[in-house]
Amino acid sequence: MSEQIDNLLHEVRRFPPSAEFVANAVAQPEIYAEAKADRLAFWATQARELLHWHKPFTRTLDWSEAPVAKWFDDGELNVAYNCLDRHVLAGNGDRVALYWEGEPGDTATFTYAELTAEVKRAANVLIKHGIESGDRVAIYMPMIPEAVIAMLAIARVGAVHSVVFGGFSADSLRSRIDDAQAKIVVTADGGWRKGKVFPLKPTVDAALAADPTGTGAPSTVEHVLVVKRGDNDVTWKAGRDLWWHEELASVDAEHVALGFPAEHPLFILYTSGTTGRPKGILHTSGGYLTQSAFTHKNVFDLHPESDVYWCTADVGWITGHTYVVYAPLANGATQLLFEGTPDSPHPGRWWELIEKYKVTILYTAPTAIRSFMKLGRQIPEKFDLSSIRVLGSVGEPINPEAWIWYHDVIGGGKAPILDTWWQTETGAIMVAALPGISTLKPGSAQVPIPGIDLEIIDEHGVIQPHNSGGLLVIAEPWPSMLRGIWGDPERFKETYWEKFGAKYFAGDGARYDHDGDVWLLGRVDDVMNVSGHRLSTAEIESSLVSNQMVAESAVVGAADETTGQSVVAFVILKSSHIGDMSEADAVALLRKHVSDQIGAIARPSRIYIVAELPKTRSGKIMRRLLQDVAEGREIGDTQTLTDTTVLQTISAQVRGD
Ligand code: 6R9
Repeated sequence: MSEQIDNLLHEVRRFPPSAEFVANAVAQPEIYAEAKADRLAFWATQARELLHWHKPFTRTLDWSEAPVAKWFDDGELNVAYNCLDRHVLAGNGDRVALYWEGEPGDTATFTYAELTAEVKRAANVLIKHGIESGDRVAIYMPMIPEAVIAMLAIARVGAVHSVVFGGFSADSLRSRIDDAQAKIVVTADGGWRKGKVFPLKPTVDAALAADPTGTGAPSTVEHVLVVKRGDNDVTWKAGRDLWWHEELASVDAEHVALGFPAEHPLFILYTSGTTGRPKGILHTSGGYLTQSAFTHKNVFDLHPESDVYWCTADVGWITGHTYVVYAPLANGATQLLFEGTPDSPHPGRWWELIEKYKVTILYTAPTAIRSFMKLGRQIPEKFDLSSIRVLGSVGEPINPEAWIWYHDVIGGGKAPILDTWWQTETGAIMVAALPGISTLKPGSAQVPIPGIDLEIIDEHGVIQPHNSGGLLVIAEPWPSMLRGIWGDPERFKETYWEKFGAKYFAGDGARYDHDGDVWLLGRVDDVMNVSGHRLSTAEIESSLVSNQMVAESAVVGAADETTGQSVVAFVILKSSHIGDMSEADAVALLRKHVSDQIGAIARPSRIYIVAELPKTRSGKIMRRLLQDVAEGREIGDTQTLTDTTVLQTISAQVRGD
C-alpha cells in the first residue's frame, strides 16, 4: 500500500535553477549551514540586518514561559517606521511602494514618501480620537490603499489591528469586534466587485446595532471612520461616524514614530473558524517582522530596486497581512495592489495587469491556478507575461499538474515556483525551497526555511524516516510564531501544545519522500481511514486532477459500515471534456484511474460530477460540508462560504433529486 501511495509522491520531473538565476540570487547556499550552526545567532543577525531598532536588543529568545515565546524582547522598534520612514530617510522616498488598480480601472500610485505622509496623518487621526498603545481597532475594508494605510497607522501608534475580511457578515464582524473590544472601526462606504459596488458601511451599522447578548449593552466601538470609495448612499450616525478624508485633512502632517517593545502586540487575526468559535490569533512585533521580511526577501528572491511584486491575497487573510503589508514594505519593495476579482470584466484581467505593471514576482493560490487551467491557456497566452521571473503558491498543496501549468503557461517555462507552507499561526513562511539554491520538485513544498526546526512524527512522537509519513510539528520556537489566542490562554495550550508537549502541532499531515523532501498531505482531519489504511484527501485529489478530463476535485471520507470510511469524490470536468462520454462512463473511467495510480484501496466508492465546489471566501474547499452531504447528514455551519447555492445543488445531486 505505502508503495502505491509513493507513486504519486514519486514525481520525477526536476527543475534546477538556471545559471542566470544562480548568478543573481539573493540567498546563497551557505545560508543553510549558517542557520544550522547556530539557529538563534542566525535569527539575531537577520533581525539586526533586516530591521531598524529604536533600541537594540541583547536577548534573542526567552522560552522560559513556554509555550509563549519572547523574541528580541529587550529591544524596541516601530513596525510602521520600519515599513516607511526608514526607506525615505535612506533616500528611497521616490520609489513606488504601491501601484493600486481599482476594479473599474481607476488607479493610484504611492511612493514611499507619499505613503509615509498618509500614515502619519492617519496616526494623528487615531490619536485625536483617543487611541492609545494597546487599544484595538477593527478594519473592515475593500482592497484599497487606505486599508494598508490604516493598518500601518494603527501599528505606528502601538495599537492592535483586527482586520475582518470585507466579505464576512454583520454577525461575524460583531463577534470579532466584541471579542477584541475594539474602540474604532475603519471601513469604507463600499467597494467594487464584479462590476458593482458592494456596500460595507451598512454591514458595520448592522453589526453595531445588533444586540448579541440580549442585554441591550452597546458595543465597545466609539467611532467609525469611513473611507469614501463606492459613493453609495450611507446613513450617518452623528458623533460616531467620521469621514476619513475630512479627518485626515484636520490633523497635523507630522508624527514621530516611537519605539515599542519587540513583544508589543501588533495584530489579532481570527482564523476562518472551520471548526467551532473563531480563534483570535495574536502576533507581536519584532519576531514577526523579522521572519516576514527574511522569508519575503529570500523565498521570492526580492531585488527591491527592480522587482514589481504582486501578492493576490486580500488583506483580510494572513497572507495579505504578511505578504501584502508588512514584509514587502519592510523590504522596500514596489508592489501592485488590486481591488478586483480575476475574471471581471474579462477572464484575462490578472494577465492584463501583469503586462501593464510588468510584474516580476507573482504570489497566489492553487485554487486560482486551477480555475485558470479550467478556462484554458489561450487566455493568458494573449498577454505578455515575459516580465515574470518568480512564482509563489500558498494555501493548499499544489498538485503537480497545476504546478507544471503554472510553470509553463504563466512562468514561460523558466520562472521557479516556490510552494510555501505556513499558517495564520506561524505568521510567515515555514516550508519552501529557495530559488537559486534548490532543485524544484513539482508538488512538494520541499524543505523548512533556514532557522526552522521541522519534524514529521508519528502519534507517539517518534521522528519518521525518509519515505514515510505522519504529523507535522515544529520542534523549536520561531520568531513569527503566534503568541497566543486572544483572551484564551488555555485554548492556545490545548489546541497546539497538548499533543506533543514542547513541539507545536500544526494539524497537518506530511510525508518525507525518498530524498527527505516534505510533502504536505492536508489537514489531519482530512485524512481518511479506509479498512485500516491511511489515505490522504490531497493525494486522491491530485490523482483525479492528473486525469486530463478533470479540472478540480474534492475528496472526503464518508462513514462506512464495513470499511470505517469510504472515499467519496466530487469532480469538476474541464469544459472541453464535458460531453466526451456519458457521466456513468466518466465516473467509471475516473475510478479506474485512481485505482491504477494509487491502488484499489484509494478507488472512490462514489464520484459525483459537479459544476462547482463549495469554497470559503479565502478559496479553500470546504470538505467538512461535502462530508456532511456525502454522509446524508444535516449540513453544518455554512457561514464562511462564498455561495451556499453550490452546496444545495450538490446535495440534491447526491440525494438523487
Ligand atoms: C497561509 C495560509 C493554513 C493551512 C495549513 C495547511 C494549508 C497552506 C499550504 C498548505 C499545503 C501549502 N496550507 N499552505 N497546504 N501546501 N503550501 O494559508 O494560512 O489560512 O491559516 O491556512 O492551509 O493545511 O494548515 P491559513
